[in-house]
Amino acid sequence: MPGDSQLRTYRNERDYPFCPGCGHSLVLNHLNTALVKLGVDPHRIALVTDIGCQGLADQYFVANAFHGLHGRSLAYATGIKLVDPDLKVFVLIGDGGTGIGGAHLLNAARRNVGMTVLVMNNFNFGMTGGEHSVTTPPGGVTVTTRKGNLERPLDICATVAVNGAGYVWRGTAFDRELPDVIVEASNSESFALLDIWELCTAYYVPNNDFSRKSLLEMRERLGMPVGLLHREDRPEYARAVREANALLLGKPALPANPLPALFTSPLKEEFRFVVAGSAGGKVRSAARVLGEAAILSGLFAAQQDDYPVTVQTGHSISELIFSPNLIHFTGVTRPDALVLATEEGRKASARYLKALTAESWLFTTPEFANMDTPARKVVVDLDAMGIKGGRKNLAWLLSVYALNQLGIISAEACEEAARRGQRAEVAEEMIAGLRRVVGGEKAACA
Ligand SMILES: Cc1ncc(C[n+]2csc(CCOP(=O)(O)OP(=O)(O)O)c2C)c(N)n1
Ligand code: SF4
Ligand SMILES: [Mg+2]
Repeated sequence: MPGDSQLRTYRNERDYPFCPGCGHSLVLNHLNTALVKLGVDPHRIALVTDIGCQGLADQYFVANAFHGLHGRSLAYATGIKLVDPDLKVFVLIGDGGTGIGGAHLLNAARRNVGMTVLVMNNFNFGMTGGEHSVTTPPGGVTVTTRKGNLERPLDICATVAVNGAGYVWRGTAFDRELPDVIVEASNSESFALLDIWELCTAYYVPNNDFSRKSLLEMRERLGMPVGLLHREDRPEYARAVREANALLLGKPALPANPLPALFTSPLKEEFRFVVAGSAGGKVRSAARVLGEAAILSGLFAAQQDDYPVTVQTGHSISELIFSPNLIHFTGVTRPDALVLATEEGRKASARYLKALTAESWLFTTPEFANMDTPARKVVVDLDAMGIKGGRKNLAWLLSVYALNQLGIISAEACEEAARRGQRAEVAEEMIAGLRRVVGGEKAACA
């Protein structure tokens, strides 16, 4: 409805609440003029405001508005733009919010998210009483820099320009061309940022004997250039994401590959099975095959792994739950059976070992034959079974032995799961080992 959207003003009847002479009023008037020039349907505008005096602005406009946490307006605006790339998104943010949300600034520029950011830069935190911000100039007096600011002010424009912003401009709230700049910036359909220097008449002005004249002088002193500083044509992110994902629309994120129930299991209730070994000992891949074997047997299965951040050293533990019913909680505190393959696994298994009862099972190697436990202990001696090189696949061999002995999941289901889920040569090795342990002599039961 373009006719209806040609409003003569996008302001409502409410008066601004700002202190007399505050630069925010000027910027908002310029924004209103720009919106009139753009003539956009107010329903297609999103004003995202940050926290601070400038953040009060959205109440005075006829447009959609979003007001959130300090420094996060650019993140909200990114989300809004991603949901509806055709919206005209404007961000009103202070110098305080720009510093607090610095990482959002970099990422929005880097991605070239289509939004027009008005940094209402008055060199201090106005709303909270005039503390210094990332743009307070050297020597600037604020309540937190009483002897003069020692920090170098952030060059917001240079920062976003070097990080890929499409349109970058610097000027002041007094610049008459500001409405046209806002229009041009918004029409650039890119990440556009205007660093608008202005006066905080309540704090920065009295603390520094500051004025419109000193604002212009300061610009010279800092050597920060003004006007249109950077233009760059890059794909706008929200649209680029849509285009890249268009082919995937309506398709599942992962290929649907359900495992059919080809086998059966006598299991009537949940069984918690923990495999504890060493990093590099194929504990997790063995557990995955066992979980898939359970699903192939018509059960539900859940797997939760634990290993140190240093992936190739230390322990590797997999908690498995097999159940004929839906599994609502995936953690294991008390295993029904614990497979203890190595010393590293034992060291990290104190809580499982402590939780074992006379009803539990412990499947382990001759190394731990003398371990004191109330559980029913089964020592599996691969050497005695004539299985050479068993240590490489220890977690797998002990686990399939255990499940076979317990009669929960058949060897056939384990073979089928290995065949389906592993590379051919790996599956072959796993199946060969499985046949040896399942067909081998019974292990010693303690
Ligand atoms: C995460 C967080 N930190 C601090 C504050 C407190 N706070 C509210 S307004 C404000 C200063 C705002 O300064 P600026 O962004 O420059 O806006 P101005 O008031 O100058 O327009 C601060 C620090 C807050 N609301 N949230
Ligand atoms: S405190 Fe400063 S920024 Fe806030 S309204 Fe007053 S003059 Fe404006
Ligand atoms: Mg400020």
